[in-house]
Amino acid sequence: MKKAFITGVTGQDGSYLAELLLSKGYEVHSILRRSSVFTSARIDHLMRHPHFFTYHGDLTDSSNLHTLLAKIQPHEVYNLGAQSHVAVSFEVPEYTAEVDAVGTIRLLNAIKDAKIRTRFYQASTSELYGGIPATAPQSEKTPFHPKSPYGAAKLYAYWATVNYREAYGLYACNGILFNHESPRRGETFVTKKITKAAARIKQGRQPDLTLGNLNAQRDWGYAKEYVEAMWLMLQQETPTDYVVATGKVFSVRQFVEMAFEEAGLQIEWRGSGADEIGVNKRTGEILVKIDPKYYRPAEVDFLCGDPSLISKNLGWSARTNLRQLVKIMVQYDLHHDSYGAEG
Ligand code: NAP
Ligand code: F7E
Repeated sequence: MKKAFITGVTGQDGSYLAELLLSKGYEVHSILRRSSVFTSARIDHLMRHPHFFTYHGDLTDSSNLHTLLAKIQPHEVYNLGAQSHVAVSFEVPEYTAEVDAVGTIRLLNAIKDAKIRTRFYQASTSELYGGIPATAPQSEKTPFHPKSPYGAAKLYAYWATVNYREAYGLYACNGILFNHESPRRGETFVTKKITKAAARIKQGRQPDLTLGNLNAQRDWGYAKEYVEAMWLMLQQETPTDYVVATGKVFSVRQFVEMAFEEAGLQIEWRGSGADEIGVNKRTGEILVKIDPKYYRPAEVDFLCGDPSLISKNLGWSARTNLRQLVKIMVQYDLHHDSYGAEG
């Protein structure tokens, strides 16, 4: 039986990846951070699975990582743990670097020191590019220019992964994943914030929604499909870094329109800049407002991935388009209040 070790298992991607690996017959080992509240809502349905194991652990603790890896001897390691919020990284830049950058090298070094023969997946990100439209669509060959402490920390982790591959012959690869969403997406990321608000406004449980930059454009895919790409990347003869994306771009404004439409509400935009509002076309009621507190010190305006390499080499491509994804998320939020196995 193959054994996998996952960091970040309580997150959106970690929970889908654990489900995928269990369905493929893996034994899945994972770390949970100690917290004063329960953080396992996305994986509670896996807790009784006979092949699913959790341990207390943290990417800021080398000895913990070393001990666990030496004991488990996994065949595959997926490093998904991170302070993953771009806006928050401007407020906690040092901590973000500690977990996302140094945490990755701690894990790589624990593999090396414990002399484990394993394959390593690093959760790299389109934030490495910084979204310069002139360089879009962004491929494995596009130069990096991160625009946040999060992006800068992930840049270090990207190169640490390449370096351990080149220096020590480790089977290690970077998945450069563009934004991917699902009903399990964290509630402070823009898509889930919008779909949850659209559902609650429709149900009369929330008056309106306040957002930041409506003009940012993203390449949004479905997280459940993106974890399949992670697994595929570790099943090849040669470790290779891949862009994982849909190749299609939409703005936050378009996402709002689609989500409210799915909830049965039509948005009409009025005004501009921080004074722009989205009103209910039928009643004139204000449903969407702007608050500049959600603007970032530096914005990534435009991200569009070129997934041709992974499509050609691994046969992976996105199957769910944005309208279908919005439907999945809004319908989930209309019928559920929290994360769960159904999402
Ligand atoms: P997420 O939902 O925010 O999950 C992050 C996970 O990391 C959680 O399990 C969290 O644990 C864990 N974590 C945070 N700090 C940690 C620490 N010090 N030690 C160990 N674990 C820690 O993120 P996601 O959307 O699933 O993304 C997974 C990975 O892919 C992240 O590395 C992210 O940066 C990267 N990524 C995401 C996207 C995307 O669009 N989703 C795109 C590209 C790359 P708690 O539950 O205890 O907080
Ligand atoms: O923002 C704009 C915001 O926080 C998307 C992470 O998973 O993907 C994610 O990072 C856009 C930005 O995701 C609000 O300014 C407007 O332009 O959902 P987000 P992100 O920053 O793209 C990458 C690939 C990762 O690797 C990260 O880990 O939406 N926006 N109004 C807003 N964003 C938020 N969060 N909240 C708003 O109210």
